[in-house]
Amino acid sequence: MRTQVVIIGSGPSGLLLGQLLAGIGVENVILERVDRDYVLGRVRAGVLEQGTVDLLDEAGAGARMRAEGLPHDGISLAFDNRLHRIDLAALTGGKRVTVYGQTEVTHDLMDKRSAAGLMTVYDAKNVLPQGFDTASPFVTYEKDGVTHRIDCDFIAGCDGFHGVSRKSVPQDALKLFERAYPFGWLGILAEVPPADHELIYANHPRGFALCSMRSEHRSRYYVQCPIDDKVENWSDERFWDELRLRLPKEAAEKVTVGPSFEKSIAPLRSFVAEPMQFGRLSLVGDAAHIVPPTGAKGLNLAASDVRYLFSGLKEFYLDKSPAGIDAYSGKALSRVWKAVRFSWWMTTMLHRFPDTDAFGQRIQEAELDYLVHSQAAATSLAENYVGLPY
Ligand code: FAS
Ligand code: PHB
Repeated sequence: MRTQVVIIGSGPSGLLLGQLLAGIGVENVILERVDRDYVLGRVRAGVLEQGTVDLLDEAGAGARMRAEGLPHDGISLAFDNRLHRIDLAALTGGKRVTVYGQTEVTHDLMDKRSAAGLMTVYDAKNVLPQGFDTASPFVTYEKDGVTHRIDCDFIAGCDGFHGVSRKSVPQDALKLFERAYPFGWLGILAEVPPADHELIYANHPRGFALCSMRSEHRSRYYVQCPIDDKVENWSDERFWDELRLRLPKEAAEKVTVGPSFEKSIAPLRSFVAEPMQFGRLSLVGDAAHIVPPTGAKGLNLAASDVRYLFSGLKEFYLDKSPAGIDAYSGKALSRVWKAVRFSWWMTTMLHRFPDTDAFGQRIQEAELDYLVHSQAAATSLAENYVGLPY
């Protein structure tokens, strides 16, 4: 079989790239290791930058997001028992974020893809990108015990942190940068109204907490937990008590408790693989980089990688120029590192680190104090949070 672009991974980056390529007549096939329901069962991001919203519109998959997504003009920082609102829109000339779950984004893109009759092979095992250091790359995979080969022009490795694409690159050709954080996030979903109409990021001596949402009747909450903690250690009751202890009184009083229907612990890490391109194989999204979710950047970085790669492929196929493809890695990494910095900064400022001494504690307090009393400092947070320009 032959196609123009093989996309490995049916997460948001693979699906978004596939939709954009189909929109300009570039044939593509997605190979996905698990089944559709498994992909949709993962609960992850919740905040979309404007650039991501615009890309979903361009891919023709933005209708439900426009109808059900919640536009937010601000966030609140909570510390010393007080809430401090950061007016994102006022500080960035009207830019905002949209709260709309990654699960819904993935669902909308999958529906769009199947409505267009585009090929996705689910349960594709032992996917292996090959020949990408030549002009005739191909990908092999197994399905129902039969080995298949797809010849193509390009391979997009959209297969996440644990995928095969980055691992298929000669390891001496990769430069890896990593920072593991000594804690995790315990997250829950509950069919209860959110505590506030906007997100609350809380710095508390007991640890970080985040109040988010998926809609006006579905809340998403997180509390920082030990790196080796287990979900079974957290009853709903313990979670709700701990969350309210970490919030200012005025916010804690507005938390509506109820049974959780999803509860999971995610480790936090910063990770970047350089470069993001090896001949005809390009790494996209979590396959190339991971950020702690504190800055709400993971999904949005995947979207900006897709935009850079899509415009390079568009130039290749429509203008017959390789320039955009050749520039992909450099362009993507420039924005990646700024988002990695912001996510590290937000994580460092808002979490309790086991090895923070008295000096470090005062620096964290000074950082927060400066943020809420300086327009320049707040503007810097705001322009990063709504998304730096592509
Ligand atoms: P994904 O990991 O989403 O998708 C990769 C796809 O490739 C998967 O479907 C996988 O099954 C498939 N795959 C893997 N190996 C394969 C192989 N060998 N062959 C074929 N297919 C293969 N980001 C935020 O902005 N905010 C958050 O709150 C947030 N929370 C997160 C919580 C968790 C537990 C995790 C893991 C991530 C979180 N993220 C968050 C980041 C997350 O949203 C990612 O940035 C986003 O999913 C990236 O999308 P993709 O690059 O498409 O990778
Ligand atoms: C979420 O709603 O899941 C969410 C929102 C903002 C973040 C991280 C996660 O920074």
